[in-house]
Order: sequence, then structure tokens, then C-alpha cells
Amino acid sequence: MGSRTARLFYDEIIAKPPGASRPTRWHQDASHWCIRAEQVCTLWLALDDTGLGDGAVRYIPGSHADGRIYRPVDGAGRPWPGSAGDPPPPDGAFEGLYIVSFALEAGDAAIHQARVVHGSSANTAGRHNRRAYVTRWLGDDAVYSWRGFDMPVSVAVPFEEGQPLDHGLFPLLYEQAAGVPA
Ligand SMILES: O=C(O)CCC(=O)C(=O)O
Ligand code: NI
Repeated sequence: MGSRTARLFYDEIIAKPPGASRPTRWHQDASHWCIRAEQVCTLWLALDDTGLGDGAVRYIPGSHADGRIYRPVDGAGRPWPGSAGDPPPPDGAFEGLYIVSFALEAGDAAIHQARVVHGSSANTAGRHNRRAYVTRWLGDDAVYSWRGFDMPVSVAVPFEEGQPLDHGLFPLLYEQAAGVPA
């Protein structure tokens, strides 16, 4: 992240069981968060061997670079109530772009900046469950920024516009020692 600190924003398990999973639309994680930051990322840790047919995550390299954050939409493509801005282009628009994906072994992890457009297919191979332990991380420059909808954390603690997210809600799990470059 290029940050001197790393705070855990939240974590979750995302599973795609064989035969019972659906594709995950192309999206930016940043669309769903009331956060303004460059130093904010997702760490996707494979709990099972994960290849493309198992529903590996696919990424559009460089899609974070222009700073744009699409409006959040639900699984059917409907914008979240209260949100504003341009929704992401239809899924097919991304399929023609340069896409990268990684065959991960259980225990491997991939990290992406929160504006990187990504998605995944269903677990079509059906050879085993596709489970990931997904953690979201905040760096030094992460501040709260209202985007028209509440995140669960902002309901618990009302942050001010522009307020740094250096709050006990988000445990500080890494701090660079003084004098060491970030
Ligand atoms: O696990 C997936 O298929 C999607 C993951 C994802 O979108 C994320 O971790 O932000
Ligand atoms: Ni995502």
C-alpha cells in the first residue's frame, strides 16, 4: 500500500460451493465504501486451490488509475438507494479488455487496490468448494467520505467528512518502525 500503517477494516469468508454459485459481477470494492483513499486494499487469501474454473477472481489491471469510482449496484445491476454517479458499464464491456487471473494454491493470496475492477465466474469445475478469507485494509490516507449510503461501521460511529479512520473500530495491525521507508 505504501503506507506506514495498516488497519483491518473488516473481514469475511467468501465461498463458492460447487454447483451452487453464481458469477460475481465486475465491480470496484471502493464503490461500496464511504472512504476516500489511495491506500486501501483487499487481500484475497485462498483457502482452497483456486483456478479459473473454480471461480478465481479476475482483474482489469490499471483500472484504478483514473481515480473513477463507479456507483454501487446490486446483483441485478440496480443502483444502491442514495448512491450517485455513473454505474459500471455492463459486464460484457469488460470482457474485451486485458484481464488477469491467478491460479492460487490454498494459502496463496492476491491483493488489489480498492478501485481495481474485478469479478469472478461461478465455480463451474465443481471439484471442491472455493473458499477465501478476504480482509480489507486501510492505510494512512484513508478518510471517511459520505457517498449517500451508510456502511455498517458508520452507523456504529458517526464519522465526520474527511475524518481519518484511525479509530479503534479498525485495529492497527501494522506500524512501520520510525526511520524505515514506507
Ligand atoms: O470471491 C469472489 O469471487 C469475489 C471477491 C471480491 O470481489 C472481493 O474480494 O472483493
Ligand atoms: Ni470485490
